[in-house]
Amino acid sequence: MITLCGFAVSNYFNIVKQVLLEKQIPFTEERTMTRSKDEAVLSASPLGKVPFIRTDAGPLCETAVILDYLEAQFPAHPLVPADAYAAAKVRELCTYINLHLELVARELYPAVFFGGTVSDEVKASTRKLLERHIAGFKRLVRFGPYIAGDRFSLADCVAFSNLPLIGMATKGAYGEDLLIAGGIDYKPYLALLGERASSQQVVADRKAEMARPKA
Ligand SMILES: N[C@@H](CCC(=O)N[C@@H](CS)C(=O)NCC(=O)O)C(=O)O
Repeated sequence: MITLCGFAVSNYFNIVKQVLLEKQIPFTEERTMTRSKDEAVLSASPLGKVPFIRTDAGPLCETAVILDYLEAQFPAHPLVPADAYAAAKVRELCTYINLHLELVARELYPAVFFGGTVSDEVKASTRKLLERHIAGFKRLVRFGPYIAGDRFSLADCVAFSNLPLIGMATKGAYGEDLLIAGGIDYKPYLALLGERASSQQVVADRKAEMARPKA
């Protein structure tokens, strides 16, 4: 049995959760916040980051690694094509979104989502990077209708949790959604993904977590 640890506002937690739901893998959730000093958490996720999972074989952290493990260990309901090149193209999109879009936009989160500040210098350098990376992203996305082509894949789970966040962060920081400004018409695509039961559960659980009284 898989135990998914983290909390339902975390975009990376939600990516893993959507994959578990799509692949119909039985799992339980263990609500775990970031930066824990608890040895039980650090022995599974040394930096205290979420998500991590517990498996019968032991713990695993890092979203991309967890996704690869799930695909290998639970081949039913595949989210990666059997063809090696097509599989690599799906993973290329996952890596691109996480590394070149989400991780860059993350610089803006303290100011946009957490009531903190980000210097004008960081805002400007982040914008420059994002504009370049979004132009690159435009060359990779397919929306055919799914992000990697005609089949729902791992890359759609990554996109579903990350693209709205990038859109909101850039709108909050710059007054415009840089994805849309860069010609990525992703809203109809998100609406399509939003019809899936897995998406609806992820969104409902995120809303419930956000409504929880602060400890
Ligand atoms: N590279 C990690 C990133 C996960 C991550 O950054 N998670 C956030 C929550 S969305 C976190 O744990 N932040 C706390 C921290 O960075 O200390 C992964 O892919 O799983």
